[in-house]
Amino acid sequence: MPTIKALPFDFRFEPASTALIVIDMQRDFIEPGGFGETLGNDVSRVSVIVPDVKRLIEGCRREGLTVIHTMECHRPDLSDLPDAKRNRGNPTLRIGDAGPMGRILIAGEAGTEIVTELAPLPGEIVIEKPGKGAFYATGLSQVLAERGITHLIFAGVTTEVCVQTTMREANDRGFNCLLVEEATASYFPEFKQAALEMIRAQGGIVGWTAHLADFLEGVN
Ligand code: TIU
Repeated sequence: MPTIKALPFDFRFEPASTALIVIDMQRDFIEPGGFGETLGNDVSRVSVIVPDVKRLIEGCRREGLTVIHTMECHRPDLSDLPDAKRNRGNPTLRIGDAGPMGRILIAGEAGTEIVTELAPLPGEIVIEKPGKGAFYATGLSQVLAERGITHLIFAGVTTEVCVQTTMREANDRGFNCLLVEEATASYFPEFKQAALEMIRAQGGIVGWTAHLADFLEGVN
């Protein structure tokens, strides 16, 4: 059984009952002109992790883990977009508005796609989610139950928003969750650091964290 050097203590899992969940590595969050930038963020803070996320995905594929990708997006008619989400704050473009990569955060638009380097392979699961957490209003629970998944490895953006929300949802549903530090990022480095510490504090109150090198060494 692979054993990963992690915090607050070692993480052990069976590859057959473990899934990698890559959260929202979409052009809308990672490239200029998308949702992340409309909110006033510097996207270079998150684009830097793409090579490490790729190494993590490839390592998990090699070891036979289930690989799941999520995409934050909404229906073209905005019927799954609460006013509270659309109208929050003062972005340069709102969800559903036309931007340089198509309509912001709308399913099927170019900006909503996962970045080319991390594109899902045929047969990998892609979960479209209208919320920050990947369990809310999606089929994720069923997908995991059908495959007998008990352990989840997390990567993606942003650490303290969609990644942490999903990890907390998963933890409450009884999954053992580990977040790979170099494979997640925030527009606010201090929020990433705080989220990592919150997750592993109090004996792993939300789950575990590990460095990519330790994960890749332990998984083989
Ligand atoms: N704004 C921000 O930090 N994140 C999001 O809106 N979505 C995700 O984290 N995917």
